[in-house]
Amino acid sequence: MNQKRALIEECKSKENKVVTLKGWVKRIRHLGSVSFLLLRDRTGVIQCVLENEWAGFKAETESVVQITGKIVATSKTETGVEMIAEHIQILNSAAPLPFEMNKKTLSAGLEHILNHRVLSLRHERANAVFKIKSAFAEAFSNYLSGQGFTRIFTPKIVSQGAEGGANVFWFNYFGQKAYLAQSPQFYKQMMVAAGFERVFEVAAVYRAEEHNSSRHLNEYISLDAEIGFIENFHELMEMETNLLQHMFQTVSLHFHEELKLFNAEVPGIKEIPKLTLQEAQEILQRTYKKVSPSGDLDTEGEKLIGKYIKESFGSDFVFITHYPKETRPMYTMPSSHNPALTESFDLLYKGLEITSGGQRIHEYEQLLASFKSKGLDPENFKSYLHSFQYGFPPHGGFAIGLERLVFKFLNLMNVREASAFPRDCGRITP
Ligand code: AMO
Repeated sequence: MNQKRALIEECKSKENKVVTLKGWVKRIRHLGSVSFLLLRDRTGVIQCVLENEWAGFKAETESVVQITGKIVATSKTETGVEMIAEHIQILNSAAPLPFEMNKKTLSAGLEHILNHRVLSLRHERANAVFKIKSAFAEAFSNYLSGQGFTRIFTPKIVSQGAEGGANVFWFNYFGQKAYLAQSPQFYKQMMVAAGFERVFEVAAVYRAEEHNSSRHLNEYISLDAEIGFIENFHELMEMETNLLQHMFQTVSLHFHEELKLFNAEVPGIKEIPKLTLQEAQEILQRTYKKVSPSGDLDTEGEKLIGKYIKESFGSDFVFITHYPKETRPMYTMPSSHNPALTESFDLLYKGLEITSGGQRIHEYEQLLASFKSKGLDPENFKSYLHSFQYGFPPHGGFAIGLERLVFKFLNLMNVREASAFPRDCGRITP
């Protein structure tokens, strides 16, 4: 039987028509002379009633099947329709499952779930995570495209780490030492100077994080933006605020039902409160007797500031600004009123950093001096530095860690749940 495939969501408008559906067996129940098979495809689930010669039909849960039958109205299902099956064929049978798929949440350990990822991704909740992640990336791209940005594709095989620090993977590139890009930082800046002015990228970046934590991945998707001809770094925070507003609005519009699975609250973003790092550290000291590391907030500090901002301003977000030079990368613009500080910011969401950004140095000599002051040999960054000799506009940008955004928004337990195939210290498969 070779009939054109219909999708489950289309069945609502196909009453009394005979259609062929293809999908996975979600569940099959046998009740005497009748069996009920729940069939799932990418658009939903439908109940198929198996009577007469089809009653008692044997199919392993999660097998792939093709079912032809008549769509009829019923008051017994949520969608108001069901199928009376006329013919069923198993296209590919599933082996016995490593965990129960038909619970509200998968009740297996994260490692077990990740080991059987193709299967666990079929679960309604896991599936929703990645539809929402996809929608965030789309909304990020669409919003910026609408603001005159060009999408760029920068190399992930690079000759130097762009962020300083030791968390960079290296490998042998035809006899030369090469690295996996920690960030498109240098290249997004260079594309601004290449005349595009406003650029964005959605791509994987690599961090050689040596310890497993619930918020670190060794490969993650960085949502990067870089903007030329800015007046100051406040413009960047304003741009990110509007961008996030759009991203959350888009997701809430299209994923109303899915968001209920996570008790996810769509944040009403208007103006995001700002604190300087110094103010944040003082609040931590005063309110929670919490001492912060020099020039930064630690994990506990971020959490407590998140709590403080929620209680004081009702906001899930807070910008922390003006980090000192020592704790920001070499390309960061020093503040004009206090050169020990920088025109930089982090954005915390529910007490976790999801963004870093700031204005960049655009004068060649100043940049050279900044590299040297960090103990970096300018010779190793020649091609990047070179581009600053041919008219580089004042500019800045930011990067959002996509998995961290999804992790916090959906109240997940671990950032790995927001990666279909996460890479961590102990995992490079599946
Ligand atoms: P930064 O290094 O702070 O800045 O990274 C930006 C954002 O990326 C996310 N992130 C991570 N997510 C998961 N696992 C990790 N190991 C990890 N490390 C970072 C965080 C973080 O806020 N070039 C600058 C950005 C810029 O200034 O434009 C940069 O990469 O959400």
